[in-house]
Amino acid sequence: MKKTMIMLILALVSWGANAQHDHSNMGHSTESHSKMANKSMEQSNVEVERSKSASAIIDNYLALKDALVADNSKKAANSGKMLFEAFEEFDISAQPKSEQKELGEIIEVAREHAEHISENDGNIEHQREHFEMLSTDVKDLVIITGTDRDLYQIFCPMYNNNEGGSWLSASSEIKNPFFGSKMLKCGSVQQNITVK
Ligand SMILES: [Cu+2]
Repeated sequence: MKKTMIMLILALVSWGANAQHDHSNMGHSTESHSKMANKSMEQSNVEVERSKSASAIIDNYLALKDALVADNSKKAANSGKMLFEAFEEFDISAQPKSEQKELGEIIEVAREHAEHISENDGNIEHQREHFEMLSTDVKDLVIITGTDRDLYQIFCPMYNNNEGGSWLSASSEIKNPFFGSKMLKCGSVQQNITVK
C-alpha cells in the first residue's frame, strides 16, 4: 500500500514536471512567434540587375494586381491570360546557364497560377488565392532575372485568416489586391527590390 502511494506521488510529481515543461515550451514558442512577426515587419532590401528580360511578365503581373485592387474579376482574367502568354514567351535560354533550371521550375508553377486566374472570371476569391502564390513566384523570378523598375514587396498580415500574404507593386503606396475596396489600405512594405 505504502509502495503504491509512493508510486502515485512519483507519478503526480513527474506529471506536474511535464505540465510545467509544456508551459515553458509554450512560452518559448509564443516568444519566437512574436519575434518572427516582428521580423516580418522589418523592411529588407535586395538589389537586382537592371534588365528588360522580364518586362512583359512584370507589366502583366502589375495589370493583374491592379484589376484585383479594383475588384474587377474580368480584367484580372484577361491579365491572367496575357501573363500566361508572357511566361510562355519568356526566353529561358538567354539567361545564365546556372539559373536556367530554377527559372524553368518557377515559370512552370507560375504560369499554372496565371492560367487558373484566366479561367476564373467571376470567382475573384479563387483568383486571389492563385495571385498570392503567383506573387512569390514572380518575386523569386525577378530577383534572378533583374527588373527594369524598382519593385516593392508588400505584406498584408490579414490575408487568408491572418496567415498573411504579400504582393509586388511598382509603388510603395498601399493598394491591397487581396481585399480590394473592403480593406484597400491594409499592408506594409516588407522588402524593397531596387535596381542597381
Ligand atoms: Cu484554381
